[in-house]
Amino acid sequence: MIERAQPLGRLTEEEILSQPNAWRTALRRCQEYFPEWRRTAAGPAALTFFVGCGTSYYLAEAAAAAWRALAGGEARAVPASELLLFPELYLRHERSDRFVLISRSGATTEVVKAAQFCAAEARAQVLAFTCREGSELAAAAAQTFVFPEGFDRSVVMTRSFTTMLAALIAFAGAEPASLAPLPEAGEALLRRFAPVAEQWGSRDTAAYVFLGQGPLYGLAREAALKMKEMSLTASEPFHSLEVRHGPKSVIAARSAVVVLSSAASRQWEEQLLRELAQQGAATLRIDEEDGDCALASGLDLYRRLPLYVLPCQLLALMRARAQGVDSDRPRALSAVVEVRLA
Ligand code: F1P
Repeated sequence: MIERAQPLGRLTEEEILSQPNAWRTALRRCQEYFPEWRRTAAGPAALTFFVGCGTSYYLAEAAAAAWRALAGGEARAVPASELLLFPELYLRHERSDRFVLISRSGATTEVVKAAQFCAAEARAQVLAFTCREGSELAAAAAQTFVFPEGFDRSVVMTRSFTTMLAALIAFAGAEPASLAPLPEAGEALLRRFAPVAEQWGSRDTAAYVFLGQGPLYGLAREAALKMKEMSLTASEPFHSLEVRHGPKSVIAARSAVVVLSSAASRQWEEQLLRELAQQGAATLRIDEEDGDCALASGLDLYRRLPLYVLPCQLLALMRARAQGVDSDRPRALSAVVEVRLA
């Protein structure tokens, strides 16, 4: 029998390609959950904190931006560890804050402890978004919204990130049906960009830089983390226009610069990419209409945010394969980070 070796990172690839279907299920679920969300979370809160760790923290950043833009509420993202270790920098007893804790597993030590801590603050409302039923996080939250279709069996988070992001955007915009075009746009984008990612993966690249402004900065941070976790490649995120204020000095011939762009920053970023290309860098612009990777969603910036992540995940996967790195077995990482203090 001829046994064909499975390509490296096969499980992670399957989960990357499964995202549009996961979004279809999640958006249907959002319709079911929405009355409960509106009942528990639409009330006035002085400030809504979106909280997570690692990938889930960057999800919190994108969700906070969507909440400010679409729900018009005051919101910010914070790593769970900050709430635990420096609560005085964030909590105000005279304010009635809302905490939305985000965790694929619902078991990450910092997130569970942060939920328990905030719940103990009498005036705080604690909600949770997760991909696993019956988690410790759910036990600490007043209300938990579970999206099992987003759960990743792989260590690195891919579909859990975009599925929970789509749900949080749907809730922030108060109309889940407005994201209906997302899955089909995602399927077309994955098909269109796969050969580009393969070509980029085999380039001689020393380091990646991911850029974004506004709600895209949190996604640039997630893209840089994916490139690290999946391919062991040095990668850094910046606000796009921050690059001239120092980081530009290390961008050279073996640099790859990827910008997540949109109308508000497009002209500025096109000029910046021209300058970085003159320094020898390979550049790629992900945008709605034109550029090297067109999302072609027909959606507004906030409702198409999950789409920006797909090409970045494919870039990391193909880079890993080209380097002989197995994204399914990331170095020194575990699917759930549990800390037992001595
Ligand atoms: C999040 C996390 C990720 C990390 C890796 C393992 O866990 O720690 O931040 O990048 O994928 O999982 P969770 O709290 O979302 O379960």
